Amino acid sequence: MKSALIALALLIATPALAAEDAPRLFSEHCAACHGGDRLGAIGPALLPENLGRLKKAEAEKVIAEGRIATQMPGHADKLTPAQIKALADYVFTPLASVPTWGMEQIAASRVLNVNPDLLPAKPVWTADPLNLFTVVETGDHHVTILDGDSFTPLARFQSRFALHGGAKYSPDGRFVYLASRDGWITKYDLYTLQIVAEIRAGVNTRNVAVSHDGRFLMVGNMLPHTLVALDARDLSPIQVIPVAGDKGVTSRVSAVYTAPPRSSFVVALKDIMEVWEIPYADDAGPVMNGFVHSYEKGHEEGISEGGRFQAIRIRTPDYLDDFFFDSTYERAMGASRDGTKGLVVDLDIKRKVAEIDLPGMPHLGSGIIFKMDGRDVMATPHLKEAVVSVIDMQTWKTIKRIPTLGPGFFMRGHENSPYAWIDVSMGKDKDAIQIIDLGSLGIVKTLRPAPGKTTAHAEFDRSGKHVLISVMEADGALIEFDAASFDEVARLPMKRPVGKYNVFNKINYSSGTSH
Ligand code: DHE
Repeated sequence: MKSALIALALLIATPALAAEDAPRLFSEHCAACHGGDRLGAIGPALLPENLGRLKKAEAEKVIAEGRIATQMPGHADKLTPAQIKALADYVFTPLASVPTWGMEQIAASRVLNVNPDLLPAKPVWTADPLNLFTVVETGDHHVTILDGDSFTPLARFQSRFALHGGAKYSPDGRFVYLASRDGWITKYDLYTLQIVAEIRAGVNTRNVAVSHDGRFLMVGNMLPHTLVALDARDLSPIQVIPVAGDKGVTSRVSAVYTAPPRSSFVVALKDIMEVWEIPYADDAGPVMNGFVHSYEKGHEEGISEGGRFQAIRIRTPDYLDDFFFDSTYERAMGASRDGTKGLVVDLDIKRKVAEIDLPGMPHLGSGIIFKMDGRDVMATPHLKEAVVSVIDMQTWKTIKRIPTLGPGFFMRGHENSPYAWIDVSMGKDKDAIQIIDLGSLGIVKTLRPAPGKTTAHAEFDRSGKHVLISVMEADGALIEFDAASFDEVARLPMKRPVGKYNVFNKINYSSGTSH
């Protein structure tokens, strides 16, 4: 009772902080590192879109105590709890207007550390270059380059703040490209274990795709509403493409994908009912009138009219997110905005050709393709339902809904394995990994390698004989399993490891992994 009275007295004694004080506090204590406009400087951008999974309470803790192993100091000795709370509220407030981040700003941000022409031809290590993994550790914003055979790190380096989305490789597997939510694109040389170049392509970036011929990168942005084409060699910017539909309505990019057999990028959009296809082949020719995105003069400062990359716009009956492709890349599946179904869009005939019955928010981007009776079928987890759906890719009918312990985020398979591995991390059994027999379409094993801890994101090694799983906690781990016996083989401590990406599986577009 006494302590409750003291707390009440303290509350009364602490004057409520006027919301207008937050910008002043920000410019006094934060702007020097995070930029007066909150777009980032030596520290990351402080915008709600960029903070990823950070909760407001965690943000208050970081402001008060600082962040270990970074330059972020604690402010508890300078700011009252009310001021800290006001600052946390402020950084979670969206900006009033979309900031300018055009060709000029993008080009000025580029850092070239190494002349790509002077890089040695051979690796400085002796591991199998195609069985390396790039492991993203978001706990302290580092990346580990792991030798997949010996399960030992070759290098560990500090990444940009909050990397998100899959790491992408050059076609020979030598270079890895990483994207941060803050818009930074990093090119890293796996042979010499160093960062080659970096560029900030957006204020809030969704992801990056690499053309299958290794010449171009395409970056999809949420802020501003643009796509940015980069030269993969040295990350120099080639073109800023404003993402605008009819009557100038602009859109955030949901994700950009590479369609290798089509030599094109395919773009999912959040705010326009369209799918865009951007050919990059030299002989792509003029795109057809009517569906072509036209670059209006004065659309955005610094944007070239026309340009090498022209988008073919395909209208869709709904907003489509989170794409998955058939093995020919002719058909793109997207999840409808309300999360109740999937739509199939044929990129050749340029319209919706089928609907898939998929309630419970399918996470198509995490799906896999495998063969059943010689036919291609796909399997996808759902973010809001405890099932994995298996779909015939000819009829688009659901063959089976496999009940799981909970809704899941990631799913993985491999050409050499009869099993698929899923997490169920969106439900209460966050620590469980389930293994599906792709012949019987039933769960054959549930693993809990770190009881009570969030465990997710499987990835096979190049041979399909081992599977790596993340214990996604600050004091987490990367665990290697035998893919046939499901026994644990090895464990490495890591700081909230999230995604891991095998060079061979990625550059060969394995049907069991993301592309
Ligand atoms: Fe992701 C990939 C969208 C939250 C970890 N995530 C992707 C991709 C998209 C996407 C479009 C494919 C891009 C690519 O790889 O090129 N993610 C979204 C969301 O809309 C969502 C739900 C909300 C958001 O915050 O943006 C979201 N994602 C998360 C997380 O909370 C995760 C678990 C942790 C994190 O780091 O933010 C997370 N997303 C990942 C990972 C991949 C990914 C590890 C790459 C998977 C792969 O194996 O390729």
